[in-house]
Order: sequence, then structure tokens, then C-alpha cells
Amino acid sequence: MAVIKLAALLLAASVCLCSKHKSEKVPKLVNSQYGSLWPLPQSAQISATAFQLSRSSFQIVHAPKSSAGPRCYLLGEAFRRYFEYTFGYSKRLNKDRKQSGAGAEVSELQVLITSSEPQCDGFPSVSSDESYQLTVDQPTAVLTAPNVWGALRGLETFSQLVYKDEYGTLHINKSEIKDFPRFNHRGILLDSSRHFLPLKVILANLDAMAMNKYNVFHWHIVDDQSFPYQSSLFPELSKEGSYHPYTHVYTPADVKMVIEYARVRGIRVISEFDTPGHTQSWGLGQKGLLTPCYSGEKPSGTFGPVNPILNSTYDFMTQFFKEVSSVFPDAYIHLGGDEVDFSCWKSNPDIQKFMEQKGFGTDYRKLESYYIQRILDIVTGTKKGYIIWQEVFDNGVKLKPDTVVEVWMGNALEEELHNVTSAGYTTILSAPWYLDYISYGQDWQKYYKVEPLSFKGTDAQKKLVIGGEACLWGEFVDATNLIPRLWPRASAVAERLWSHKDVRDTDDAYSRLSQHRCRMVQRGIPAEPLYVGHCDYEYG
Ligand code: CP6
Repeated sequence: MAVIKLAALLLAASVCLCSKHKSEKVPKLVNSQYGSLWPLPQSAQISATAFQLSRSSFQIVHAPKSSAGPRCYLLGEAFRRYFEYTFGYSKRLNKDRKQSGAGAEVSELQVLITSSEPQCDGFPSVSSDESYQLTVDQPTAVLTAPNVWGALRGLETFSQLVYKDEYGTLHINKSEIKDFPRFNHRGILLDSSRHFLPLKVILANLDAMAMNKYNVFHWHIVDDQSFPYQSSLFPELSKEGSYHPYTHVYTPADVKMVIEYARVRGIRVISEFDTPGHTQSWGLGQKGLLTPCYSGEKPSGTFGPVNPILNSTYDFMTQFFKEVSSVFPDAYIHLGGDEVDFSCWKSNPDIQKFMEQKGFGTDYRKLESYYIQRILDIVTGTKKGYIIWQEVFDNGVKLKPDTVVEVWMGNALEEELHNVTSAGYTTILSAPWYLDYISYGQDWQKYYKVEPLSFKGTDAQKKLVIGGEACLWGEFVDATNLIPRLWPRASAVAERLWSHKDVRDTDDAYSRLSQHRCRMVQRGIPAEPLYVGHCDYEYG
């Protein structure tokens, strides 16, 4: 026993003394005046007056004057979800006894949709209005929003205002909240190619996203390692290119389910089909698509990026993106364009000849631009907008004015933001938020402290930054560790993208975020701890 203790002591000492393990500072334990709200609303007045709530007498209803009613399936489901989040776990501890004479009670949350188009059956978009106002009073709380997207955000906030006392009774304070997002594009990138992600974990992640007011699921669905997207027009792609053609694919029904599950939570699904690089898996099911690499005079038997010199390539891409544009309802498709390796193109004599004919010299960026240009024209033909990784802009490809450039490289980040926005392009920032990188300590603080608009530029330039994305690349991530690796670290990014820019106090954030993390755990999301401590309801 003593030996074990000594060993533990030595281990602890070595951890503490090792400078490699220097982490961010340990935040002070303070109680936030904002309770467990996350991300913090733009304006919140929370009074000291508390009301009770009880499962048996509380209901969420459409306000009499709401433009949405019982036929709004999206809201009906949301009412049910948030009722369960608020009371579902109260059964175990809270015997739901109303303490007689114990003060006023909130018995109703009325949801009032004010616009003539509540958008119950619509899809969220980059310009959706997610604002809402919440007045908590007794006996009725009122949530007002122009449309369902704001109502969803307000329901989450309402559920976050509810807390439990030491006897298990639920309370909510008299409050006045006015809220809207700072940035319209608040995304999470998941990679379902390096590892197949079962539907269940994708849906669980959408739940966690809604709890953090995220509104974009950037689905990096295929890449070099596997092609799990089951195409109706080209079934060979996943038959040959997936890890397994029956168990490790997303069927059209699976994709539909993800899109609908996301929609009713106010989340867009933006699919990424990354070309011309990152396409090894495409080559297995679509012969002739990739460039044959040469070693000396002869083909080496390996393949490089998509072959940009063949008409058959563009015929295939035209059909493929036509399908993709009808499968994914979002107005944007992500076309990738990152990390193209030129060595295979350089080795291929037919490509060399083509370069000569086109007058590209030996500048393979020009060949890449030629390819991307044609892909962009193809996708424009499907009436979709597109998002591309920053290299496409850096290489001088001619882009439509409404192109969105995603900045992912950390070096010269501010310069890149300056350049992209001074060229007039809309941009999304993901460089500071590569959450697949892990390290010892509280790295959430690093993500939290990022200020997306700190680059040099005019107000007009800053307006072009429409938001950001937390990326979880999949090399070391599958269903076993995705949720705890992403949450609550992605919550830090969520507050940076939603809340006012001056919300940056890490002590206050620590208090709210540790409670928010426990709430995610209570709702069945196995989010990892920020630091030492406990939750009232532990996972499992
Ligand atoms: N896969 C794809 C990746 C990455 C990118 N694209 C990536 C590159 C560098 C880092 C992390 C991820 N794994 N298709 C770049 C956008 Cl550090």
C-alpha cells in the first residue's frame, strides 16, 4: 500500500515539476452572475426574484397570436425536446412536490413567432434571423422571435435558465433577455473519411451543437482514405472506395436523416467534396479519374490528384455535382481545393504536354487553377454557391463574387484575412480552431481568447468575416472519442462566435462553462471535464 502511495506521489511530483506540462492558468472559482448560460446572450438581465417550475404544471405552448401553430412540426418537436431537457432528469431526485406556499410559479412558456413566414418547413441559411427575446415572469414566460430559428435558440436559453435547489426543486429567475448571434456562420467540421462515423454519433453531435447554438455542420464526407457517400448515379464510388460497402456507407436515406435532424435544430448541412487533391478513394470506383503517376518513362501504378486534362473528368464531375446539389438542400457546397500535391502531375508526360499547349510553363498552380475554374463553372450551373479552402484564392483562381473562402492556415493568418477581404470575398475562419490538436491543460482558453476581427482592415472588410468553424479532422477520431474530444472545447469557440466581442473574462467563462458541460453530460453528451471537480449527475 505504502509503495503504491509513494509511486503515486512521485508520479504527481513529476507531473507538477515538468515544464512541458505548463498549461493555461487555472481560472479562479467564481460564481457567474449569469448562472450556467452558454454562450452568453448579447443582453441578459437576471433579477434576484426566483419562481418555481414543476413538471406536472408547466407547459410550452404557441402564443395565441403566433404565426406558427400546432401544424409547425419543427416547433412541436422542439417543445417536446426542451420540456424533456428541463424536466426529464428531475424524476430521479425531484419528487415533484410543489412546496406549498413556496412562492410564485412559472406555469407556461408561450412561444410567439412574429413574422408572417415562420419557416417551419424551411431550411436555415446564412442569412437566417436567429434573434429572439425572452421575458421570464410569472405565471407566464414569453419567447418572441421573428421565425423558428430564433425560437430554437431561445428555447435553449430558457432551458439553461432553469436550475435546481438543494431539495431538487426547479427554479427560474425573473429575467429579460435580448439575443442574436455576432456571426452568422458558426460551424463544426467532422471528417467521416479517415474513420467512418456511425449515424448515431453524427446525430449526437448535432444535439450537442444545438446546445451550443452552432448552426453549420460542415460534413467533410469523403477524402483519400474512404468514400462513404453512397451516390445514386455512381454506386461504384462507395462500393469500391468505402471501408465496407454495406456497413461503412451513408445511404441516401442516412443522408436525408442527417439533413432533417439538423434542420429541425436550425443547423445547415454543408457537404464537402474535396478535389482535385485528397481523392485517392475516388479512384477505386471511378477508373480513369485520377492522374497516373510516372516513374521515368513508365506509369508507376500509383495515382495522383484528379486528372485535369481529360474531358471525361469534367463529364463525370458535371453529373456527380448535379446529384450532390439535389441531395444537399443547402445553398452552398464546399469544394475543397486544399493541399494539392503537384509531384504526380509533374511526372506525367501527357500533363506536361497539356501544360505546354496551354502556355502554363512549369507553373502547376496554373493547372490547378484551370481545373478549379472548370469545377466552379460546373457547380455554378447547379445554381449553388461554393466555399473553398484558402489555397484556391491564394493561387489566383477567378472566383464568383459570392464565393466564400475558408482560411485554415495558422501562419500569416491576419495577413490572409486582410487579403481575402480586401479582394471583397466573404470568409470563414477555421485556422485557430483545429480541435483535432490536443495538449495537456486547459486549451479551451486559447480557443476562447481568439478575436476573429483583430486583423487590419476597414469596417467593410470586417463585415465580410461571416464566422468560423471548429475542425475535428478524423485521423485519430472515431465514434469512441469524437464527442469528448470535441466538447466542451468546441463550446469555447461557440461563445466566441455567438456572444459580444467584449465577453472574454475567462474566470466568468470557467464558471459558466463547467456548469454547461455538466448540463451536456446530464443530457447524455459525454463531454470531457475542463478541470477538477464534479457534476451533480455523472455520466453513465
Ligand atoms: N484533410 C484535408 C486534412 C487537412 C486538410 N484537408 C489538415 C491539414 C493540416 C492540419 C489538419 C488538417 N487532414 N482534406 C486541410 C484543410 Cl494541421
